[in-house]
Amino acid sequence: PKAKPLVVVTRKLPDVVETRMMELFDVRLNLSDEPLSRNKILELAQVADVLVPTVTDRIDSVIINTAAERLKLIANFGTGFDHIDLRAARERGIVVTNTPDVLTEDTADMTMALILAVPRRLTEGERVLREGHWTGWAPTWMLGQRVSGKRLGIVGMGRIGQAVARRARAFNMKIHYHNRRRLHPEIETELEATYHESLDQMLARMDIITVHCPHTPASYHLLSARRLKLLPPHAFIVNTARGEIIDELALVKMLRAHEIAGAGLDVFENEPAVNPKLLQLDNVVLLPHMGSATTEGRIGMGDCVIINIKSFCDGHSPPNRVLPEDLGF
Ligand code: 8YV
Repeated sequence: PKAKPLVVVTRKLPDVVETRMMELFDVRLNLSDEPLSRNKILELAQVADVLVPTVTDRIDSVIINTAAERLKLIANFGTGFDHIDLRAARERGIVVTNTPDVLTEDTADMTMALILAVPRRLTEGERVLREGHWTGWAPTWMLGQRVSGKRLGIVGMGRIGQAVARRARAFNMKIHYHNRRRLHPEIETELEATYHESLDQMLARMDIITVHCPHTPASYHLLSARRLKLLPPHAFIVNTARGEIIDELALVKMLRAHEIAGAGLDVFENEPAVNPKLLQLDNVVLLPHMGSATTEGRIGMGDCVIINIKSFCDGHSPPNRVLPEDLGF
């Protein structure tokens, strides 16, 4: 029988995922809760047939170009692939895969939680109560903004953007979107979504903006200082995609100056560092990159990684292959 591929996994994964992997492959697991150091990844890339990194590992051209010939597959545990140099991988003939679909619903749920939490001042109210400052109900106290009936501008209308649109329709929001490609008319009708070819024009008319495009060179600071200024001052912004898509310093400045009403952020430009000025603001809800963090989601991601590895090792094109062509926005 063919030798099992040697699979190097950089982070601790759920037990069931590790057990399934061990049944199928020759696996080098990371048993600690800490990420592997860059040197350790460089070292293991000398013996691996398959590398399974996560969002916290930078798999750049140095790692790819110094890896041994036998490294043929980078099977990412995660959907975003901005930490992997896809071009260097292609040049070396290394296939890259990701884990879409399995975390779509969880990320859309978390986005919806933020879309509701920020205008309704959810965490601010809870802080007041926990700190013992709640002296009683009052008719004009802790008033937020109504979400129902408001215009939601979705930047990036892929799987997650569409899942957010479905939820937001049920909350009676008006759906607008900007995307590289316009949706098929049937899907547009089903979502009751209005397409905006111009991101600038959409931003100027929205009540809430939510970001769902991948982070690529084309989408870095897509929401630049100039574009953020197009938002009306009553607008809220939600980001469960990648911090780099928004110019975070410009956003912080505008939040402090009340040039924008609030923000719900699950991702940041320099994770895990968070701009201390954000922590001082009441009109933000901040989460530590929890968008896809459900037990079911993580197991689904693990299964997806396994399917990609198996299919590749059986000589097929793996189902979730990522190509350098996917780098646009
Ligand atoms: C994960 C994510 O936490 O999949 C992504 O792109 O950002 C998150 O769902 C992460 O990728 C795990 O590697």
